Amino acid sequence: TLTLTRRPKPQPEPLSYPILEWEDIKFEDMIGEGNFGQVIRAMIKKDGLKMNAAIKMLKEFASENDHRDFAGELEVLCKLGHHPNIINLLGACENKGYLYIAIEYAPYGNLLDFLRKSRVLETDPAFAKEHGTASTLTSQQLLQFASDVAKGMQYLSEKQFIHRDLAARNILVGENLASKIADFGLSRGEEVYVKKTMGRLPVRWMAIESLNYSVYTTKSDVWSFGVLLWEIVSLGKSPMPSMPCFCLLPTSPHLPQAAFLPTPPCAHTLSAPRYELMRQCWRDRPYERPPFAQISMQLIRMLEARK
Ligand code: ACK
Repeated sequence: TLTLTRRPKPQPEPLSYPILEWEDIKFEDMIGEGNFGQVIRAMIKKDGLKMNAAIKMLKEFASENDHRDFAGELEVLCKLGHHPNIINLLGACENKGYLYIAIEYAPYGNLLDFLRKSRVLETDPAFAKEHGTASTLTSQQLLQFASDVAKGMQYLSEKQFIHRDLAARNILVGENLASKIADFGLSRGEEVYVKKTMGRLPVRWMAIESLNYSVYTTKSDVWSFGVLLWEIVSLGKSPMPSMPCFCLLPTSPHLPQAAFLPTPPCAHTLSAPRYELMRQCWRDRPYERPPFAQISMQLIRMLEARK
């Protein structure tokens, strides 16, 4: 006789993360606060060494979705491992039912504010209009930010992770002004991800197929990278501020024009090859967009050409 046995459902493996003891965290000052989470600078003890860390935690009234995204962020950070252009996980701690994630501390904060703070006030608006806003950062440094992010994204894409929220606000500036990709709350370790529900969406950074069909791939991250490049060369301008979000939603007749951001008025920082690179990232057909390995190579070449 044939007996059918049901194969046991595979249980998800319990997440193993580097454990941090509650007693080894000394909370210092609040460095950031969002709707559902907060970030506190702390001194932690890890493997007998004292070091600065940023501790992320959820607020008391965070929703179930927020808790899921937060645990997902820890999972992604664990699986990613170490890369100099990705924010490094130091450990995590569970205390009284709350999860605390310790990541490396980035002393210069997020890239968007860093770019905006670097702007030099122009006394002559006509000059600024023609030549773009001046910055205390050199164009070499701006290129370096882009190149660092591309290297981090190349690593992420090789590990088949999709970030889904790549934007200057989610890049942290670490020691020696190294860019570090952060905020993995929306990331997924899948090659193609179809989002089923509408949540908070970074529409101005989203690829045309993500807006229309909720499809996310490494190529939609490439699109967002193009917008991030635009943010860098424009010293932290908002992409399409005059375009209300509803114009960017699926079926909007405005979408095709929205696909191209104007050349940022920064003649001193923007060269034709850089704008060309952005346009390649915004190609309608995802497979025509360059892979991160190629973007990274192009940026390294641009950097070397300046030396
Ligand atoms: O510009 P910021 O200080 O940099 O404001 C945001 C805020 O928390 C919300 O994300 C800051 N932040 C987040 N993670 C870190 C980190 N690892 N190091 C330093 N600042 C951080 C971020």
